[in-house]
Amino acid sequence: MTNSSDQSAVSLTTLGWSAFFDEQLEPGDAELVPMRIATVHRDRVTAMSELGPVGLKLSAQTNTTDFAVGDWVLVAREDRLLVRRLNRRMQLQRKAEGRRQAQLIAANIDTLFIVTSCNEDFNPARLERYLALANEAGAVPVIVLTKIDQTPDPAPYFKQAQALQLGLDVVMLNAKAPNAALTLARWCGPGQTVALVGSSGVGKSTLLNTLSEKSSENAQPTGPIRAADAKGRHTTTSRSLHAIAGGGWVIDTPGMRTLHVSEVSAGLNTLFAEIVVLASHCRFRDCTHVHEPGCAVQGAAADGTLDPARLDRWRKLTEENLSNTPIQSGARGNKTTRTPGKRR
Ligand SMILES: Nc1nc2c(ncn2[C@@H]2O[C@H](COP(=O)(O)OP(=O)(O)OP(=O)(O)O)[C@@H](O)[C@H]2O)c(=O)[nH]1
Ligand SMILES: [Mg+2]
Ligand SMILES: [Zn+2]
Repeated sequence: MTNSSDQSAVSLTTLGWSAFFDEQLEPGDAELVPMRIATVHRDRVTAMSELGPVGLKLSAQTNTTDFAVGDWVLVAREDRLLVRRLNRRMQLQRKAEGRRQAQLIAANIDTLFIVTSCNEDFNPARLERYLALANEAGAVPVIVLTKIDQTPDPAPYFKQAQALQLGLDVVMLNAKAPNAALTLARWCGPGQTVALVGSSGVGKSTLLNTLSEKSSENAQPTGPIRAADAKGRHTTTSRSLHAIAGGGWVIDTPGMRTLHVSEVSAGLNTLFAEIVVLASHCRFRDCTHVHEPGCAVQGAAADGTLDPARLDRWRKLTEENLSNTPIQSGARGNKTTRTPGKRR
């Protein structure tokens, strides 16, 4: 077991353990130790234990793609063999291009920090995709606006971000400044887990280094962005779990190029709650909000209470979600799943 000086001797509770996982232990598990997955590579998995970081032994049958950073697993005390994964409290996943299986981003997190910068990266349509994902997974979304030190006036970004979802928390910070940790402290208490997502170059790893007070030799690498369009260079290439100074855990992730939505109907309803309410006032129950008389949604767009751009984005996301979401059909207990083509 290799102990690093900054991450040794933590209790299971501070690592995020709770009754939900405790209830999954069986009488025969006495020789097994609960640990939390910290990194997942093709042929290698590491975990955080009460005694610090540990490299796990994998059996020939173990497929590392079945594990997500943040998972709880049971490990043999003697030889550190990964024996089994405990059920997840929640998981964050996305539909990956060209792959049948969804890609796991993180498991058992409480809060999703959706990171964007006060520059060309800022894009309401993209932020809404992340929000739908967080809502659906049951993570509390927080929009984190970085690089406030590089804009004369961050207020317009803040205002636009706040308008994206009812009651949404938005914070502004300089990811390099130590007081960024204070701004985020309410989501970073002992036992809490947050994940950082966003495009390449927005400052996820920079913020992680600030939150975990990494020394320069064990810091997450960060990279410069292109001056022309503020795009990053995909510096971070894998997901990893780190201790936050003073409590909590933070997961760094590689910058995402695209984020498609599928199976996020409930997440979209939370995101676009104001449109859902309007739709309930349309004259026709099956109103498509395009041409019908007595359409409350079109009415709100016309009188300026609903931003037409927001309405367009709602339409686009809803259609994308429908065409990507498998339809459940067949009798109960005998469900067949098919993915429909484009539907209107
Ligand atoms: N001035 C300033 N620079 C920042 C801030 N946040 C990040 N940077 C800089 O932005 C660049 C990109 O930061 P990273 O932390 O590597 O970005 P990332 O989101 O981890 O990018 P990927 O790993 O590629 O996904 C680096 O040069 C950072 O120093 C900030 O709040 N203010
Ligand atoms: Mg990074
Ligand atoms: Zn309508």
